[in-house]
Amino acid sequence: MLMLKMGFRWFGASDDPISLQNIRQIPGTTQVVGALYDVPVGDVWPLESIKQLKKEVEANGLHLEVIESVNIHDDIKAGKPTRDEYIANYQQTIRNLASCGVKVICYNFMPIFDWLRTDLAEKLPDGSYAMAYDHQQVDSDPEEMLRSVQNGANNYVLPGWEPERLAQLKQLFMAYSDIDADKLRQNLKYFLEAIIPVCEECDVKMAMHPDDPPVSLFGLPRIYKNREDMVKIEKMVDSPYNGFTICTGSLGENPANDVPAILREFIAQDRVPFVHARNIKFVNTEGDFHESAHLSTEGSLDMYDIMKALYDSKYTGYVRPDHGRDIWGEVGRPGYGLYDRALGITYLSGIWEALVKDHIK
Ligand code: DNO
Ligand code: MN
Repeated sequence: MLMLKMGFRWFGASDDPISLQNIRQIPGTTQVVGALYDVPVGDVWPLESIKQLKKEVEANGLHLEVIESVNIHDDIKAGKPTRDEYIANYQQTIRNLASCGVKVICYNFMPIFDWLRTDLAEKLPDGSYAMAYDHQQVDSDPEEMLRSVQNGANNYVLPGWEPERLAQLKQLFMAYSDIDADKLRQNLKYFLEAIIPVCEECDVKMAMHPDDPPVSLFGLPRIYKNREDMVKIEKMVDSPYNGFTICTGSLGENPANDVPAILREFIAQDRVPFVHARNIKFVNTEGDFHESAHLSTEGSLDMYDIMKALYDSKYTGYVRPDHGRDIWGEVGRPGYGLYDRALGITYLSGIWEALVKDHIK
């Protein structure tokens, strides 16, 4: 029987209100998708700290085979002369993670910011809160916009939006002033050519996360927005170790992206070690959206079609639910509460059981 390797993202004992004991009780969950959050971007992840994390996870009957994310230093993305040093560190991090049994590393190649929303806690009609995105609110001044978004989330600091980075925003933007999409692609290729041989040697697959939202923002280029971008990326280094995270929500934020078809095409080529399965709900025809519960009935994506694409492709990679709503009074890191993501897992597992049993009959 084809089993789903289902994971749950965890931000570590000191920073996540959700415990490993909680995660262990989510039915069908065997993997913790973890990371070291105290290592500065660009530094080598110390072996001892990875071992410690693995020990904690395994003491709770769970596995640590997927890391999200080992972030990439902006000097690599912007192609600065110092990039070689950071690439050497990344290679060592891959080796250290491999020696602890890690199989997949999720990363992204978005300049300066990670994913972006214009509201981190929009109240939905049922009283739950979800993150939302409205193109019109993407101010031409990123600093202004980020501050106002952050205030709306009780000052919760999102990845890539840390105060020390906001303080250097002008310099960061300067570093990208001559980087267009082609240049950014060249820098990704340079990085992949250096690290994929190491991945092959130690059996760790790289899984690039799509740009979220899949459009360029504040004049910064974005290079993983759709199928065409993926074709360019997979050709950079022709190896199954040069893979993708297919995040159904991120790609699905552009209604022109046929997410089940993308899954089928790239799984067939063995390029999808990791899937983020989540839904979003469009609120108009301009592509503005809010995040929703995982169910097809609650959003604009058909999660049955998505899971069926995995099943038909005999998918053996890892899956996790992604951003959920804040429900039942839970407050914490926006999108990463326990309850709605746990509901997501049981829902996705239910679809999977039906697909498996239908096939056996
Ligand atoms: C968005 C989320 C993100 C993702 C990072 C990967 O869809 O999954 O938090 O983990 O962008 O680097
Ligand atoms: Mn995602």
